[in-house]
Amino acid sequence: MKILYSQRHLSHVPGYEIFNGEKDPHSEIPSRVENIKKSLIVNGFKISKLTKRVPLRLIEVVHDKNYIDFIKNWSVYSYPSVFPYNDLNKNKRLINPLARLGKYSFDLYTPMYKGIFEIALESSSLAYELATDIKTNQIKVGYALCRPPGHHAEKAKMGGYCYLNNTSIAAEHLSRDGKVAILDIDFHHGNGTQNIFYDRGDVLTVSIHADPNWKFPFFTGFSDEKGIGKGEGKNINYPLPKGTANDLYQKTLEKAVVKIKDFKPRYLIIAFGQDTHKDDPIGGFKLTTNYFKKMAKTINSLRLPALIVQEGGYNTKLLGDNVVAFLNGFS
Ligand code: SP5
Ligand code: ZN
Repeated sequence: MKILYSQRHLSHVPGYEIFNGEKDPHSEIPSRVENIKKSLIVNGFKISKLTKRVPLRLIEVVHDKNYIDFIKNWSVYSYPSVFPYNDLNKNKRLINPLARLGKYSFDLYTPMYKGIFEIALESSSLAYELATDIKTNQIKVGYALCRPPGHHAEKAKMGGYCYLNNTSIAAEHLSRDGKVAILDIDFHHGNGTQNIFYDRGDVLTVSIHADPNWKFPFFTGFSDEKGIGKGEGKNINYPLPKGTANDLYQKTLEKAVVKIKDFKPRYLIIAFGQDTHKDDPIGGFKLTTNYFKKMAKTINSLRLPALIVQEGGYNTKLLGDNVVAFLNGFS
C-alpha cells in the first residue's frame, strides 16, 4: 500500500466557522492529518512524499472554469454574507466580490483567502498521483492523506470545509480507462461528488451517511436522488438515522458493495471519513474502532484496485487509530 502526504496543508488554518451568527472554533484543523501521519508511522506504515502535480486541465473538467478563477484570484480572508436568491442572473458575469463569494459558496464553514487555491491543489495532487500509480499498475491500493477535504465541493461551489473535490478529480482521471465506482463512507453526504457525476453513466456514486433531515449538508443525500440521463440509477444514497451502530452500518455497507459489484467497475475510490466513529465531536453514529477494520474487509471483498481518499473525521486523538484499523483491514 502506498500512502501519500504533503506538509503543505499545515498553512491551512481556518480561523473559525460561523454557526447561527456566532464564531465557533473550526473543526478542520492541521492536527487531524498530523495525528493520522504519526499513528501510521508508529504502526509501521511507510509514508511517501508527493512528486506529481495535478494538471489544471483535469481540474477544469471537474470544476467550472469561472469557479476556479474565483478561487485562484481571491485575496482577503472572507466569509460569504449573501447568497443568490433566484436564478435570474445565473449566467451573468457578476463582478461584485460579495456577489461572487455568495455565488460560489453554500455555507459559512468554508473561509476564502489568498493562497487557498495552491493548498487545495496540493491536496488534490495527492489523490491524483495515487490514481496515476493505480492506472499504470504500479500499485493496487493507495491512501491519499488529503487536507483540505473535497467531497462537499460541487462543480461551482465550495462548502463543508471543501474547495476542490479531490475524490472526483481522481475519479475523472481514472474514468478515462474504464468504469469507476466511488463509495463515500464519510459521515456526511458527498453532495459535491453526487453533483459532479449526477448525469454520468460511467461513474457510479454510492454514499452512506447521516440522514439529511438530521445533519449537514441538509439539502441532499435523500434516497430518491438517483441520477439523471445517462446517470439514471448510477447515484445511490443510503441515509442512516442518529445513533447508527456497527450492525446497521454493516448491513447497509453490504448492500452498497453488492451495487458496486453489479456495476462491474474497473476501479474503486473510497471517500473515507472517520466522523462516523462513536466519539466524533460533530458526528452522531456509534461505530467503533474495531469495526473500521471489518468495514475495510467488507469493501475489499470487491478485490478492485482501490484509491482511499481522506475526507472528514474530527476527533484528532482517535483519527490515527481509526485509519490504522481501516488500512489493516484492507491489506
Ligand atoms: C468533510 C466534512 O466532513 N465536512 C463536514 C462539514 C460539516 N460541518 C458542520 C459542522 C457544524 C458544527 N458546528 C455546530 C456547532 C454547534 N455549536
Ligand atoms: Zn464528514
